[in-house]
Amino acid sequence: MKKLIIINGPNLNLLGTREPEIYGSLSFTEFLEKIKEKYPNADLDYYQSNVEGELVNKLHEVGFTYDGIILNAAAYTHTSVAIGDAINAIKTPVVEVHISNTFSREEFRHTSYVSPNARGVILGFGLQSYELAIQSFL
Ligand code: CA2
Repeated sequence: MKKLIIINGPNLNLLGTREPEIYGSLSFTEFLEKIKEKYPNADLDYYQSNVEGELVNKLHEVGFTYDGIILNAAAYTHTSVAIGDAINAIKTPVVEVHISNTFSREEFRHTSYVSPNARGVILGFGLQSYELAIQSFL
C-alpha cells in the first residue's frame, strides 16, 4: 500500500464557496471522501495550511517516510523559495498540482518555485489534477 499525502496551501480550505467558474463547486473534503473510496489501495492523508512555515514543517515531517507527496502550494507556488528549498531537502518525490491552468492566467502565476524540484507537474484539470497525481504514484 502506497503512503501518500495531499498538501494544500493557502485559501484552498475555502474551495467550493467562491469562484466556482475557476475552482469548481465541490469542497475539498467532499472531494477527498470520493477519492479515498475510489483508490482503496492508496493510504491517503491530507493536510492544509494557510501558513508558509507550517507547509515547510509538514514537508519535513512526511518527506522521509511517505511514498509520495501531492502538493498544491497555491499562491506560495509563485513566491516561496522556502517551499522550493524544502522539496529539494526531502527524499519523498513531490508531484505539483494545480486546479486551474496557471499559464492561461495572470503572468505572476507563470512562475513556480515548486516545479524545478518536482517529479512532475499536473495542472488545469480541475480537482481531477489531484486524481491524476495519485494515479502517477500508483
Ligand atoms: O489552480 C490552483 O490550484 C492554484 O494553485 C490555486 C491558488 C492560486 O493562487 C494559484 O495560482 C493556482 C489559489 C487558491 C484559492 O482558492 C480559492 C478557493 C475558494 C475561493 C477562492 C479561491
